[in-house]
Amino acid sequence: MSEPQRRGVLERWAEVLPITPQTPRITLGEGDTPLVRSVAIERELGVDELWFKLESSNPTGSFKDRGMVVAVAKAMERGAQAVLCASTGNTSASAAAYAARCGLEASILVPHGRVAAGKLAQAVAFGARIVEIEGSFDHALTLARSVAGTHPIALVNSVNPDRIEGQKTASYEICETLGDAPDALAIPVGNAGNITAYWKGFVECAERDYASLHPRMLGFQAAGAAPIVRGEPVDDPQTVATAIRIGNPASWKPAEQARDESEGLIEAVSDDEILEAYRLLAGSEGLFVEPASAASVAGLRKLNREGGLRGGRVVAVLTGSGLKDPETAEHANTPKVVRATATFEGVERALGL
Ligand code: AN7
Repeated sequence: MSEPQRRGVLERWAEVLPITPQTPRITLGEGDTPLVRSVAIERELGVDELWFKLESSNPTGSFKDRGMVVAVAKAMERGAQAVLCASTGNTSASAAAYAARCGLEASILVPHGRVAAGKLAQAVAFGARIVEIEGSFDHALTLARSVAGTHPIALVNSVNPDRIEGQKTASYEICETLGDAPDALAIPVGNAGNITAYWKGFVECAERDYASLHPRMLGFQAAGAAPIVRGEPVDDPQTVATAIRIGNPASWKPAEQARDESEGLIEAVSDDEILEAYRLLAGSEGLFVEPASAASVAGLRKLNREGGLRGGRVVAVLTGSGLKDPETAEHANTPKVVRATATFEGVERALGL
């Protein structure tokens, strides 16, 4: 039997999305990402089940596509011809892709020198207009909001509720695949839109009887960019996980609500812990993710060490692909490379055979 065709988020989840017959059914094949069982880290953590939601399998390599397809479709429905976002990289790659697909102009505001190379390469390839600002992501978002408030250009950051609606579909998929909600969901937190979206999705799943329970939401920020954990904005956020280098998250309040209503937590993990999890995911699970995504697993390992991880069934969201950030891949790993003469014997010697 052949696989059912990927229908995309708008068509597959139409009944739970704010779309109308006039909403264009655009898609790049986003959503329906794999949920893969852990083979190694599950044992280390001692939980009953650990699953990874591979959001890197989305068309531009991150979870952003779920929300972007809805945001761009709704913008088109309202007559928009141009979209704008501020971004640490993945939002801009996604916005640029859907804009290219739909014949819209995309403009992106990025913090100069702080966006991983793969993400910038995507924005360039998709033909976006790139504005590099001397400042942080938080500055860029403030500027994007005011420009979109003054000019006829649709803002597609996660302050746009259509983004949250699209991203909540990941929770529906998890409940569908597992037959229920998990006991806990581990997720990296940057601008805090995604934890907000997942929680909305899980609440709706319980209301619709797709799930019998709510997961505890376990959010993790990078220690150098942990405003929610510290309880105050961070002026100059620092972390190797550039995707979540954010000092004043737009969805701060709803993220706290998700944490509190789910009886979960939002904690910080250090760059060393993030890179350890990054290497472990690749080396022992075969999952090459970007540093920000490894924060969810770093957080679970930290909770386990501190005795704060209850058992049960846990899902970790792996938000983006390792290919996005080749520089970190090079610096954080030690390659097993040997030189060999181009002969049979040379290769034998090199392999120690
Ligand atoms: C891989 O692209 O904010 O807490 O501008 O790219 O919803 O912000 C990216 C965020 C986690 C955090 N993992 O999600 C952007 C941007 C990856 C990310 C997050 C991001 P939010």
